Amino acid sequence: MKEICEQFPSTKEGLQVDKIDIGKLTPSILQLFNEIVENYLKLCNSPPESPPPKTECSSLLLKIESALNYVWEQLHTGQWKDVDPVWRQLYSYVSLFKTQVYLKLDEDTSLHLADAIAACDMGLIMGEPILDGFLSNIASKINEKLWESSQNKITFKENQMEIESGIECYPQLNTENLIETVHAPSIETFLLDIMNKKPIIITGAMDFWPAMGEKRWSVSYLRKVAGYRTVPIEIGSKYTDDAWSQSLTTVNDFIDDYILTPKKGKGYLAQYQLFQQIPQLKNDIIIPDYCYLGTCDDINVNAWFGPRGTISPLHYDPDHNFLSQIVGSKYIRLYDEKVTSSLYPHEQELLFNTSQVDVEQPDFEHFPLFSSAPYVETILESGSMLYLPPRMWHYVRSLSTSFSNPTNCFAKIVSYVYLASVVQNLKQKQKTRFDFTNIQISRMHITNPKAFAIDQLVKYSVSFVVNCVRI
Ligand SMILES: O=C(O)CCC(=O)C(=O)O
Repeated sequence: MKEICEQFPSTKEGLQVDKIDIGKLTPSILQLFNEIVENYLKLCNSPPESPPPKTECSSLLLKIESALNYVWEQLHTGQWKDVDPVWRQLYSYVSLFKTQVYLKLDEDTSLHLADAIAACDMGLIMGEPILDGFLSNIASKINEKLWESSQNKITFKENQMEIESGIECYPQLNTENLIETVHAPSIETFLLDIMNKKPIIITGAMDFWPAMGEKRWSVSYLRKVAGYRTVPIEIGSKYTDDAWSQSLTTVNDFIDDYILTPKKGKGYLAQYQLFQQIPQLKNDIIIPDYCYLGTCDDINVNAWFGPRGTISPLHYDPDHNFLSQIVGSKYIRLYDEKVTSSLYPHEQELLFNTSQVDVEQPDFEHFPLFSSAPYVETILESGSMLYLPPRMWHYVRSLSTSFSNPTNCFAKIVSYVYLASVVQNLKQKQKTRFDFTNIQISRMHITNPKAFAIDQLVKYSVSFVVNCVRI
């Protein structure tokens, strides 16, 4: 572990703690933080021949826990978006110190590696990026170590997978209601004929993604890249159910408990900015060029990973939305904004964009107009993406993949990885889910996106078509 420990900043300057706006901190937490920094630096700089006694590490860990508890309270007071970033910054720093203490404790054994990576991930999930992605680099290195050591043991249950019983209910699609499909439309076609006008399934625009090819997102690949990483998951069939809740778990446990042998009910790694936390996975996907047509600088990329049978109730988002299906398939039904009154949106403020109707088992007595609301539908298969204009109502249920090619390692395990990228800003729905900060993916260098005129887009469309052909 030595080589990982040595990468930690070991001076005050290296830590860049002077960038923290300490004026916003209370005197008690500031004093505790300063003490922790001093102890941490001592720990980093202790000579290898006389490592700090374990008692010193333990007392530092106690201080760290108190600081984390204090900051946790601040993070959970009021709405997430209103929390001052200084608390999130502090949470990341203290998590960094905690990670280092566990790694130091681990120098001769590997008993604390799991604690170290968990500390790192908590810093990433609850905190703010610090020191140029330091925590995510360290977490990925620890994951690699843990994965390598697991290769000698049979720790996972791939060989004990349950063969799925029963066939997930495939809906009977009405051929008159199908969503139109188009093969790799040019940017120009997309801009002039599709964008803001209609939903469409786009094929041929993901074939070259590493996640669809040489880095195929199988269970073993996800275990290798992210198995020991802690992530937030949703528990329960749908976010409108009373019993729905959220929890933190490692990717390995999520795969074992909710994907391979779902013994704990439905679990969904849903609408989560996984790529900010685990940038290696981001390299496996390519943001669709169509996303760059908006005038907004931010592109949110969320991951959705779960077993069959997860349901996202009928709802709409304010943004353009590309749902890109990487593995598996989903049933999707869409309703136009014009028929909103027939969809009976919830009256509570937080769920104003979610329908009260259970789309596949509607209660017509309570929701009579729903029966005549026109809709379009599809089964979105792996390799296709669905474009949704803003405010288009959508209902999504994941389907069995048991018919898959048996050479596909997802053939029996009935799971899917699904990724949506959204042009523009935060989805309203996030208020009801883990409300993390936006991911910012670097975009094409358009110096002034607002001045991005149609004729430039048309030129760009030509180069996009050439790209497609080349690929
Ligand atoms: O795939 C899902 O379960 C939901 C997707 C969705 O609702 C969205 O991207 O807005």
